[in-house]
Amino acid sequence: MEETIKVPGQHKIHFRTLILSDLHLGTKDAQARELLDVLRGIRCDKLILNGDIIDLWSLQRKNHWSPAHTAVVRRIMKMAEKDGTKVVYLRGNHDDFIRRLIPLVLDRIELAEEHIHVAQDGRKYLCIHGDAFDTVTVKMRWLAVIGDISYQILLDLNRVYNKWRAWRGKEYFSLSQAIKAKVKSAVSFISSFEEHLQTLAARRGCEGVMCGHIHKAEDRMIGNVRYINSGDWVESMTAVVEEDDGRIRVVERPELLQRIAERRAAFEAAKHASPAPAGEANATISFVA
Ligand SMILES: [Mn+2]
Repeated sequence: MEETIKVPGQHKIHFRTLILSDLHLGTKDAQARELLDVLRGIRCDKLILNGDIIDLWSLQRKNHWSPAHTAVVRRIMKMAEKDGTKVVYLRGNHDDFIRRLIPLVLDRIELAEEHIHVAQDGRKYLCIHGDAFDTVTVKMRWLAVIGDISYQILLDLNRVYNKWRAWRGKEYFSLSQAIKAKVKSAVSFISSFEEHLQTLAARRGCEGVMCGHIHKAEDRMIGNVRYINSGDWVESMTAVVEEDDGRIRVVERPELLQRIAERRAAFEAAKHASPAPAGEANATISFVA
């Protein structure tokens, strides 16, 4: 149906789909403020929250919920209410509590275990957090808990190390990313994780899979399945976007911020150049609903 409506937020960049995973809100390492800067500059038709959005495991140990975390949740709710964004929240292992509510569809918000995203070109992508294919969390929960705690220690170390680097005038360096890239067992663990997801996507009749969980953004072919991981907002600050022209890409925060700034500048310039009252001419666009 073709309709013309007033769309506020023309100063924002637009995506058909935005996919985020592993925000870990409720932990002190969640990059909530950094995410908020990005979310405030984006409009999208569909937002897929691919698991580990609210970290209940961590909240049970220690409450690191902050106003910035609330602001992220409110921004997401606002996207659903005001922008008309369809929000799909997929369960992760750290926010397993939503499993009890699944499947649930509330107007524009849907909670689910997995979701098939049909891209603009008709290709199907299986969206799932991926923890079910992490042999460590499934078969050896005690090891996963130890892993979780040592990861926490690593992040603490990382913070101290980077304060020192910042003091020395050096750029941010991710210790745990460096370790993950080097440790051989982590590499073999990741490859089996990726292969399991490739198999599941094929079984579901999908050309691709979109997941999270291992905090490592990726976009590559595994066999004939496209494997896309949206990374995380604890360290890497990455997202997957489906652009208006249908291209699906992994994007990093600096690129998003730059595009948002350019869009705002162009909008301001157009507003000042236009003789019409501010906003009116710019605020009406036509699109297919
Ligand atoms: Mn996870």
